[in-house]
Amino acid sequence: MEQASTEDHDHQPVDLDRLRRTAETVLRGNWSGDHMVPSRTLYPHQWSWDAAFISIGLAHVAPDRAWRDLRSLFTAQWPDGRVPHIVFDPGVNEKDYFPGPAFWDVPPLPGGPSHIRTTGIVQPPVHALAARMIHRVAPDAEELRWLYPRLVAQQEYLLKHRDAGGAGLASIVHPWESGLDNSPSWDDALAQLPADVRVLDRYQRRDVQVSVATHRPTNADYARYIALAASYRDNGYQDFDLLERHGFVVECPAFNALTADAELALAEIAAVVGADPGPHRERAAGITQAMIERLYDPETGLFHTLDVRTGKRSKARCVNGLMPLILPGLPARVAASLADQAASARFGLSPVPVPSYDRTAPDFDPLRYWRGPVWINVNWLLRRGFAGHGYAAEAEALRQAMLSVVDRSGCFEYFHPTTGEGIGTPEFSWTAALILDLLAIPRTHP
Ligand code: 2M8
Repeated sequence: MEQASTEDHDHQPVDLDRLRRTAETVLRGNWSGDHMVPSRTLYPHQWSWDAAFISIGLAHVAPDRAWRDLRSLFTAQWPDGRVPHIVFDPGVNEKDYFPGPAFWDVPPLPGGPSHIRTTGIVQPPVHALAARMIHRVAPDAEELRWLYPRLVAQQEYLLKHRDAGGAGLASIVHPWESGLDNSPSWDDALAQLPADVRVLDRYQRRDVQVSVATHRPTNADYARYIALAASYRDNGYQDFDLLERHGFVVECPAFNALTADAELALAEIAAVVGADPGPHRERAAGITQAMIERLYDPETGLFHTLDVRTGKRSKARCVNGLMPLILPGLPARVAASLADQAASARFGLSPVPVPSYDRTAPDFDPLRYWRGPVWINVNWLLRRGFAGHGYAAEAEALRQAMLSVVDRSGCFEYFHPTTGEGIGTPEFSWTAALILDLLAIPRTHP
């Protein structure tokens, strides 16, 4: 077991028991009967990649809820395999989240319960990893057998329907699909689209009513998000001829690293459920190779987003460019360059964890959402990457920095990259859940 306290960056001891209790309280408060909400105020429905991160932490304290959270998400999977980025809670009023079910206008699933309403876009596929990790803590072969074909269908959707670039990588069609909503990674691609803020006369932003506007995406970005979502919706959420029919088609390094990582998790799950792990390993290797060829820049030592419509790679140095470190199949020289960049003045592992954007960039913004602040989920992934490539000291430095910032500031949605002050919504579920996992690391991660 871990010692009862550790030192934070001001050399204040981190009270691990208190931290654990705080995190557990957040998760108890955000449970909604059959799923977890990311936040009671800002995000009152179920989000896809949130459910994956949350269930990883929940497994340590309430494994039944961890399995249930994943099961309720996959109950809303579309027949084509896509796992929607939000599953709407029918008990929540339309005005309490925008854009809600009326905007997305997705008909009930064929043959499914009529109360299930969803969006039509996706988020990164972290769920196979979650299932594998929950099973390690709270083995349940029955749940794995139920999930396995669904997780496979999720991958097939991404790798077949979304391979707009034809190189074996998944494209995203909306910044929300990345989970890193207003990252500078998308600025070049978005700049080609008009920002008609008049669309916001018709729709009311809910986020800026419940959160500070300067911490959230600008109206110009939001107008583009709404226009893109409406365009995909009006094309029937179809993925054929994306390059001709849709204004935003990009290959994100984090999304694809997580897709490859999901194949590796599926290989392990396949071994438990009696399926063949081989094809999963092959797919992971293929995605890793394609990412190196298309998204890696040896000059910056980072991966960058590719705009498939223009063939141009974004120059922005964002946290998604570090994320391929999670892949064990990365050549050592590429892993070393990512490790160097993560520890450099551009990012930095401690005393505050890695920010979402290059600290030295002129437009680095310490407060605005994914354009500077620190997020726990990506740091939790990076820590795994460091550990997997044998960078034990860096992995531990990052773990300590995460425990410290959350101990000092609480389970916030994101954190100021210099002061560590909590920003966004408080009592945010994935922060709480991943802290529980970090506290359990000596037990669950060799
Ligand atoms: C944020 O995204 C939603 C849209 O999906 C929003 O801003 O309303 C992102 O941080 C995303 O990664 C996250 O899944 C979601 C819920 O926590 O919030």
